[in-house]
Amino acid sequence: MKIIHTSDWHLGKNFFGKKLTEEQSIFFEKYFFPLLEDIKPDLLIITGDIVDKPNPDYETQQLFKDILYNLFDKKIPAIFILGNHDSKRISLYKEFLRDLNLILVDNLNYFKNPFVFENRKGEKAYFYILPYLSLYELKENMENFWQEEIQRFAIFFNSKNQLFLKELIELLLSFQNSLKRPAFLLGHFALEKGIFTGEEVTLKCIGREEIFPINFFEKYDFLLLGHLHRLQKISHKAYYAGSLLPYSFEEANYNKGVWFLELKNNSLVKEEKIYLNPSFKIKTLKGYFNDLIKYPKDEAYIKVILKDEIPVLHPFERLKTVFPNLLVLEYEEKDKSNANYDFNADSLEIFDKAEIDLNEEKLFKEFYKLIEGNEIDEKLFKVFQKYLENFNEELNKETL
Ligand SMILES: [Mn+2]
Repeated sequence: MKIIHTSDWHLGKNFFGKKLTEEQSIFFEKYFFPLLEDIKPDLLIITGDIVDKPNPDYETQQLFKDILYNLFDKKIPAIFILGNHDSKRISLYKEFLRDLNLILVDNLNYFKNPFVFENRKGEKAYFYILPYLSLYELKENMENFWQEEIQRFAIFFNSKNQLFLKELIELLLSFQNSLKRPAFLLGHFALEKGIFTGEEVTLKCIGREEIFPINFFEKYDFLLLGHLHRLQKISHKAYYAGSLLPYSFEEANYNKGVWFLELKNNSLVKEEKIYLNPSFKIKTLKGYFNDLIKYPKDEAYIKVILKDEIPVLHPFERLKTVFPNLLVLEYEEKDKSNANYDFNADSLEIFDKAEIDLNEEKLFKEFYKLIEGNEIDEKLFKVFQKYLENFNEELNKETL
């Protein structure tokens, strides 16, 4: 049985103001579907974050529809699960799609009774599916699907002031007594020892990133997971497919791809990372404006970090002539050690009450010195005085 595992597509992703729908569409056409034609998997698995926003726009939905149609047309069965970026808008037509062997999972139905997949040779595999759910949805699902255990829930819930995802998951896992094998767990969460890329923001559970120990999942044979954006394997059986494409400048140097697993007589005979070319290039360039402007034209999606200490006039517009896809421009962070950025009252000598004279001009001079480390020059100070004058004038008008 051949399985391709992919994840974190983030269809419709907006990359620093550049919407990637077209690049994603090209990627599927040029690299992803040709790979499927080549390998002819029995099953494709997508472990969450199908789209980037819970409320995807028309273009994104169209892209998703095209992908579903392609899978149907090529007769490739697929299981999609919801991630923290998805919502039930994506799984709205799941009842119809199921008849086309496209399984969209947004509840714990297939966690209670595994999804049984059988290929043409009659080989079977069992999928225990744990889509990403908010605490509230998880609790509701548990109450619906495990009514006999409701008594145990009541004791558990009543003893808690605050619910934690980790505890709920642990309880949920304890409901599964005997597994059918080979047992796959599909999920969208972070495991301990996993490498984060910084893009794994939780949208529905703000401020709380839950990380599970791998021993929670000991009883499963394979864990196919989403959420972490780096293609990686943790311990001997947890696979993260990572994001389909590089979605941050930091990811530029890491290979993107999918996992290819092959089973024979219920055991793994092959596991392979298959790298896929992204449909666009991303780069970070660091240097002085006068050097960068002489670079050969580059169509990559670019972030520039300017080393110039004196601000450059209209650097973005001018660099765009060399880098038409320039997306981000920032100045290199100055060494903060000579300026005191620690704004607590003790560190601000100017607020020493004995000396303080609440004169805006004096305060501004002190403030400038504190930030820049030197006295403000006369010309710049005159500009400030002019603004201050205008401000005071406006203020007088207001109070009249
Ligand atoms: Mn993601």
